[in-house]
Amino acid sequence: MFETTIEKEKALLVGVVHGQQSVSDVEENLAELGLLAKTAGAIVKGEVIQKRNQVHAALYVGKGKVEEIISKVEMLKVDLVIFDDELSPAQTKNLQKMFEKARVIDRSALILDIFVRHASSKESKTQVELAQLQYLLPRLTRAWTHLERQRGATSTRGGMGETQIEIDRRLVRNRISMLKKDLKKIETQRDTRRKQREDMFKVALVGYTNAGKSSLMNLFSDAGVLVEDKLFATLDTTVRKIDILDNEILLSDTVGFIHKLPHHLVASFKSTLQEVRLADLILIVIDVSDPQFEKHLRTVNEVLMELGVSESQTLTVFNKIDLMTDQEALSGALREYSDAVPVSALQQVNIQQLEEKIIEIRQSGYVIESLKLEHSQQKFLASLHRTAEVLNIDYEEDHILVEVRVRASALHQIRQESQNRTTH
Ligand SMILES: Nc1nc2c(ncn2[C@@H]2O[C@H](COP(=O)(O)OP(=O)(O)OP(=O)(O)O)[C@@H](O)[C@H]2O)c(=O)[nH]1
Ligand SMILES: [Mg+2]
Repeated sequence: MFETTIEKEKALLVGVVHGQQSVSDVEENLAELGLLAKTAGAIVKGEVIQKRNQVHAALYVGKGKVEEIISKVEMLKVDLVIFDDELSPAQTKNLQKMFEKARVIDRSALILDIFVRHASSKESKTQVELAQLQYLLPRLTRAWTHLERQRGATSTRGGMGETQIEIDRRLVRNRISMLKKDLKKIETQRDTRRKQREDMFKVALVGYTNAGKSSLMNLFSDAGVLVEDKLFATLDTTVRKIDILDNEILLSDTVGFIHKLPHHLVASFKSTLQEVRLADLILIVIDVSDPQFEKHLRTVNEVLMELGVSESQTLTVFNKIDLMTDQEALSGALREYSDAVPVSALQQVNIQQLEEKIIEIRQSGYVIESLKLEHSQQKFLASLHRTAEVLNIDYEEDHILVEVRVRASALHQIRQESQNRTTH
């Protein structure tokens, strides 16, 4: 993974107000961009906003604005100019020429930088490197020629006439396919683990970054996931078997989402997010004390759509209600989103209501079934304890009557297996 150098750099933020947007929209985006910069270790020195109906093809902002940025860069001794939208490779190149010493990056590069810092497992490191290289590939310039040395690939020089940039591109492509292969292997291991708990009711904590997903995970389990007041504290998925009101449930906590999350990241985190795709119930955790909570909710739903999980059942959890001094704001939010459950993970407020709601949803997807088994079907009876909730067993003279609660989707298979007298 290549070096990142944002730490303690002085940053200037740049945002553009496009067609339908309002200035305050962009100001909010820049406030979030500032938080991202802070998380990456930079110090925000100022911001520049431009209203433009159309993005300048070569420079993203207008020429005059570039001059203004250059003078701010000099005045504030800025090392880093961060654009809130993704810049095209050509725009980055052109701007970089004009800003000379100050480095030009965009929101995607900044988010990738934070992911690099926070990745700790082999899986997340691989995923982040893959996303970063995919982002980098079209942006390779001669400045990246040190790649070769960094990767220690000394014997990879190409055939005649291959320029340095072509060599770099080839190296990056090779590395990308290697990382993809590594991820495939990790995915297979995950699949095996997942198969062992196929029949359990799966709940996934999903939400905007810093909303309190890991705090809820820790509250329900002994997972001890890192909880921090910073963006993207969690990058890996943690799955735990938990007990809610005497019901066994699989709960997973995973990476958070953010506005304009780079597509490469969503794509390479697909295997981590697989738990979300396969969940029976998705808890969308939202920090309702944030004035931007509705925008956060929209972003989460967009990423869920991108992941193709729109069909799973969702339940919105409004977290951090302890921070809401304005009670009217909370009741307003609850009027608007009447299904949402208000909680505080930190102060442990209303957790029981959340638990009851989860169980209610779990049971609504279940049916109670009576099975008539032969005494010779002991093996199948034992397996039922794993695949269903056994409510009652009556050993009668000729047969065994078993009452089970099963997921509606698993009913057909259980009926078939119960009638299969030869293999049990
Ligand atoms: N006041 C208050 N703070 C909370 C509450 N829940 C979580 N926090 C704080 O919010 C911050 C983020 O919490 P996490 O649980 O790490 O959030 P997360 O959603 O897992 O965040 P990422 O993993 O970074 O995406 C931490 O400082 C928590 O202590 C709450 O109910 N009230
Ligand atoms: Mg977390």
